[in-house]
Amino acid sequence: MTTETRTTCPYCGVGCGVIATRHDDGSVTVKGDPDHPSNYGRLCSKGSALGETLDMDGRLLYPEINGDRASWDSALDIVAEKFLSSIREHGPDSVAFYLSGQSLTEDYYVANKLMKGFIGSANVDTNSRLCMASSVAGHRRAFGSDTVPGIYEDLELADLIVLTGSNLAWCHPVIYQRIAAAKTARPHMKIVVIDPRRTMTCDIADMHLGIKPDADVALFNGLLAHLARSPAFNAAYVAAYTEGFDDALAAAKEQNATTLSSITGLSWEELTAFFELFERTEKVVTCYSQGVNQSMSGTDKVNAIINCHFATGRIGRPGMGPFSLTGQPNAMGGREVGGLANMLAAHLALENEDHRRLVQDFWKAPVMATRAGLKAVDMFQAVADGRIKALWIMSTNPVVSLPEADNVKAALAACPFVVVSDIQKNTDTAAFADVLLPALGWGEKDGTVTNSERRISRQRAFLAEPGEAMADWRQLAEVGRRIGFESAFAWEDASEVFSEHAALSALENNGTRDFDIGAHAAISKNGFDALTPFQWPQPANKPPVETRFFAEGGFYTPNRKGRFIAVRQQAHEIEPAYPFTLNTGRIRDQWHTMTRTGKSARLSQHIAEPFCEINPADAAELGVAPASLVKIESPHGTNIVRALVTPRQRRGSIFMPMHWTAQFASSARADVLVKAKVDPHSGQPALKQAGVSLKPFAAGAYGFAVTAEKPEHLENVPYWALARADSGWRIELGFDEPVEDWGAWCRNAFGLSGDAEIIGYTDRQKGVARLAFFEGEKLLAALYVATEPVEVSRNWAVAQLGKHHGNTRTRFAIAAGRPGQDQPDPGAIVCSCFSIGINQITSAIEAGHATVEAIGECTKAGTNCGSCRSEIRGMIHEHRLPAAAE
Ligand SMILES: Nc1nc2c(c(=O)[nH]1)N[C@H]1C(S)=C(S)[C@@H](COP(=O)(O)OP(=O)(O)OC[C@H]3O[C@@H](n4cnc5c(=O)[nH]c(N)nc54)[C@H](O)[C@@H]3O)O[C@H]1N2
Ligand SMILES: Nc1nc2c(c(=O)[nH]1)N[C@H]1C(S)=C(S)[C@@H](COP(=O)(O)OP(=O)(O)OC[C@H]3O[C@@H](n4cnc5c(=O)[nH]c(N)nc54)[C@H](O)[C@@H]3O)O[C@H]1N2
Ligand code: SF4
Ligand SMILES: [Mo]
Repeated sequence: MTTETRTTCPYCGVGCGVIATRHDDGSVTVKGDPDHPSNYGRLCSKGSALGETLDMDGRLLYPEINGDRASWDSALDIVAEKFLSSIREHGPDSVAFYLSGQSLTEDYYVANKLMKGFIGSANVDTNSRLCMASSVAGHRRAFGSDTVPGIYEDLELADLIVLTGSNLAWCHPVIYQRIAAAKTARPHMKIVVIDPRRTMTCDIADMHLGIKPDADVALFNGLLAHLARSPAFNAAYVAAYTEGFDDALAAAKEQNATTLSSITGLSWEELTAFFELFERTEKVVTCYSQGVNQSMSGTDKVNAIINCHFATGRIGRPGMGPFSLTGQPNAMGGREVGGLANMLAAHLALENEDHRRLVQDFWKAPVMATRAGLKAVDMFQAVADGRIKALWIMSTNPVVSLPEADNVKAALAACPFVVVSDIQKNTDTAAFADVLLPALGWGEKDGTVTNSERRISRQRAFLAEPGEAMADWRQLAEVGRRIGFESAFAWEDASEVFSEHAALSALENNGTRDFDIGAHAAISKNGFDALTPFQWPQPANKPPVETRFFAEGGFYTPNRKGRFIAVRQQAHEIEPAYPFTLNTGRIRDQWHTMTRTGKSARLSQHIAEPFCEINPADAAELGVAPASLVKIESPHGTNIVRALVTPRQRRGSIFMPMHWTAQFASSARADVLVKAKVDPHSGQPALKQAGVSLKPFAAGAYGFAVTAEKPEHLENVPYWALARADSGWRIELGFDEPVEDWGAWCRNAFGLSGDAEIIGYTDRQKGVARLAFFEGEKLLAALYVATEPVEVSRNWAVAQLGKHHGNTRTRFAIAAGRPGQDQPDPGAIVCSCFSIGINQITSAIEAGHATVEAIGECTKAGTNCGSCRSEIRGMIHEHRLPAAAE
């Protein structure tokens, strides 16, 4: 019997509703929930592939102490005992929790209660510090609260959408699809993308401003000065509802036209075109994400944007407002329970004594943290220098995602006691755990998440609990009880945690705080099970209220006025030894440190290895050939990755994905390179602006391999990158010099037995080898080596792993690395859903199919989740250019 469960996608902050179907054979498929107001049935490639990430491969199923399986009792006892002894000997600030915007609200609530009210420290921070902290700080400066004023519908109602520091097409694909659909329906709608790179998002843009790194404050200050002297200036809104305008304008006017152009790298024509478009379009939404937040001036960027919306009064009305796009599925929920070290629960302020007393009484807590705890980067510094002696990491992988990641590694190695709760056993961080606790993953756990538009949705369990895995909140509650607080941590299930959280949000609120979900304070278990997505606020005993904020003031500052903030552009300093600005971010089909999306062959084929985008002129100057390997260095570490030479990247900057870990590549953890410098207001690290140097990595031999089993020994290979393939693995390789005996190398690296049959040849003179190993009709492994980046059809080679090779001719074809006439090479995969490659799409274009729809009809590409439609459109466009020039 198949069962269908309505739940929420565990990836990005769009918060799409999905319907998960469990089939008789245990497999799971997902489809978009047509009734969910975030996505109305749409999904992106990652959401569509969720079913492929739920296998038990590599799952952590039992608690471990020092690498040995242990019972839950002994594991939880030791956690409680080590935390208690550290608190007794060194005080409450000697312990810390490091959580995640992927934790459910209930997990967060329990961790926050335990640390702030019962341990008495505020050392509970989360990876949201790397993600949303500047938005939070900017909101609190301007609004007095961490409020996203608008809703998704505004993006469909707007006549102008400004996307700054957001690669929406890849990172919030369903919002992108909603905007693209709205633009098709209302073609006069305009889209401006502000990004130093020309990303896939530019595909629907009317204007791309290829701004210099980190020049956003200057740009929006320029806009503010322009708006102030234009008819768009809304003197009535500014006078009635805000304060600080004169100072903000004075600061904005410190830069003149020439400096503005040189700071931003944009011509005066580009600047005025943007300013005038903004000026004359009443319905404008400015969306921003990590190109804004992850900066030394992230908070100032947020306020520079909000200043422009205040000055025009374009906020909180349909189709208008600043819009912070949340990264993780529940960064917002974390903010609601006060999951950050400088916040209290329910949008109450840690620095406010009355608020602290309110929460302490509600929790019946013995103590209450009185001052902000350590923010993520400082927290790991405190671990490094021994101030923190017991640390619990939950649902995040800091050895990969924090800046100066090798220092993080050293800090964890030196820390007396590290607990890691994860769903996977082998992560770069789990390697440093004294106690490893198996968590329930998506589909196994129950709770709530809040998306970018303040909509709270249920994640529901529809799978059996594997092994002895336990929900994160329960692990925390168990420890709370063990350190002596039985009744405060006695919930039976997640619904009880949620109702306590809802009750706290309503406590003495009466409209004084934005976050109020008191309507759910008395929710029952059945009510929780049936809970449909809703937006906050939802106070008790009141009809559903307007869900936009601030159209008519009502800010949460003491005098209820919105605050303009005077902000000034900071200098972007470049050290001569590290002349390139390293920009880091995301790719379409991977999620963060790849512990889940890296399991899917389908998602791994879009981009199968770590890379660095570099402008052709820079590449030529440095002698970096397309598809060769490059070595990137900073004062903190070294990476080796593939060069992707492209004019989409501006000169002087390079871009690397943040996803690759030591599980998937030899040295491609981008954060090893990034300096741990932070925004002074938010503590968010500048993950998009690291100084690095770049040079070719002179590989003596390049290789590509496919193998049925995961390779065992790649430790002496300077460059390797592994990716999941159907029926096995694919591997890119770079060697200092050719290996003496490639056959022996394969047997060792791929763990092949001596009996495996070998076909192929080695030409030492030419530096070439092509070898395939068989066991009967089964291909075990194939290796292709050359002195240049290897030219072999990757997807064709990968496809051979699952086939039977009874015929000698096909076996030789595999060794030769050449598909036969009857097996055309699809090329690099563009459409993950149907595995349609670049060659197939190009043929369709060449056959005269000139629209994305026509290509879809002919090849199926782009007809399911739609995530690849912008790439297809780009290919059509690129094809048209040379044709037009002919
Ligand atoms: N596929 C995928 N989607 C995801 C995620 C994922 O891992 N994979 N993660 C989710 C999470 S947690 C997050 S936080 C979001 C992030 O979503 P985004 O912020 O959209 O993604 P990023 O790629 O980190 O960065 C966005 C863009 O900022 C640009 N940028 C860099 N520096 C500057 C600058 O100085 N000014 C401006 N204006 N732009 C700049 C970069 O070139 C990049 O294109 O994505 C979410 N969605
Ligand atoms: N250079 C650079 N660095 C960055 C960024 C960047 O743009 N550039 N972006 C930053 C941002 S915005 C973010 S959000 C972070 C993300 O970085 P991380 O949070 O470190 O990345 P994830 O891979 O999402 O880590 C989640 C971990 O939790 C595990 N997990 C999954 N489900 C569960 C569960 O239910 N319970 C438990 N206990 N564990 C679970 C996963 O297996 C994985 O190990 O990276 C930040 N770092
Ligand atoms: S856009 Fe994609 S990743 Fe984000 S919530 Fe929707 S389906 Fe999940
Ligand atoms: Mo994020």
